[in-house]
Amino acid sequence: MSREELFEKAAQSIVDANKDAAVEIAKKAIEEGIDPVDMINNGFSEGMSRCGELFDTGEMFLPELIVASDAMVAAINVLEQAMPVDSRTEKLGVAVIGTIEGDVHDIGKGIVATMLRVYGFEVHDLGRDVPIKAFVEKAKEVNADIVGSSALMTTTQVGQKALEEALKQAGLRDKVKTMVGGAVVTQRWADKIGSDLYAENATEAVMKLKELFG
Ligand code: B12
Repeated sequence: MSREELFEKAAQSIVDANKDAAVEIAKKAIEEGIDPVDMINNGFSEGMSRCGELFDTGEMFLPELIVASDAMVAAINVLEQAMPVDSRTEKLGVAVIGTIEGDVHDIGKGIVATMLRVYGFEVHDLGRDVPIKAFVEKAKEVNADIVGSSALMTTTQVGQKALEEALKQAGLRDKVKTMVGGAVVTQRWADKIGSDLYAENATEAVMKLKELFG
């Protein structure tokens, strides 16, 4: 099967909310030597954005979206096992990452966390629905170089601005680089709230951080 065929099958397995198929396709991709990151970006994430469109137009409903998300998470878990583990003892930097309070979307944030680990960062993933205070406390505790936040909704995006302010108030803002992302986030938003870095996807996040810390 060609790469393109596998990408398309991966996308379709998510649209079909078919976990077994998604896992099988992820395994097949590994067997065929396809880069797991390409598989996530061009296959499974493409399927998830199609789900977003179907959800928008009322052709997919929340329960199906939840099952589709489970299929996506299962496929990513398989692909993550095929990613090389960075064995350097000296880490490139310490990152704290999480999804802003009130927001349960964590698939994309999880991919960013995994990619940062794979590329040599120490990552503390706080999960989803994370209070601003928890980001700040963790950043202090682990002496973070990077604080990354994810927001998928306009209602939670404002939490990224609050995080900038909370880091300033805690006297940490000069010590850490902040990084924002998530479907509603843009470079313009990052500039507006004074975040150091915006990335559209996990690959770009790694590229930009490696430029800073590599
Ligand atoms: C899957 C999904 C869900 C799943 C989430 C499962 C999970 N565990 O994450 C479920 C079904 C639970 C869900 C629930 C809801 N959802 Co929803 N969901 C989506 C959907 C379809 C896909 C999101 C996704 O996983 N994409 C795939 C990943 C790989 O992409 P990504 O998250 O964008 O991440 C990439 C980049 O953004 C970036 N990135 C992400 N985070 C970070 C962080 C950093 C630091 C950096 C640098 C980069 C970065 O890198 C990632 C990897 O490449 C989107 C539609 C969309 N187009 O995004 C709607 C969407 C986000 N959901 C939406 C809504 C409204 C909801 C609900 C309120 C629905 C409801 N009525 O209950 C609830 C939210 C409840 C809550 N309080 O959070 C809206 C938000 C609208 C808005 N603009 O505010 C969207 C846009 C759909 C829509 N068009 O209406 N949802």
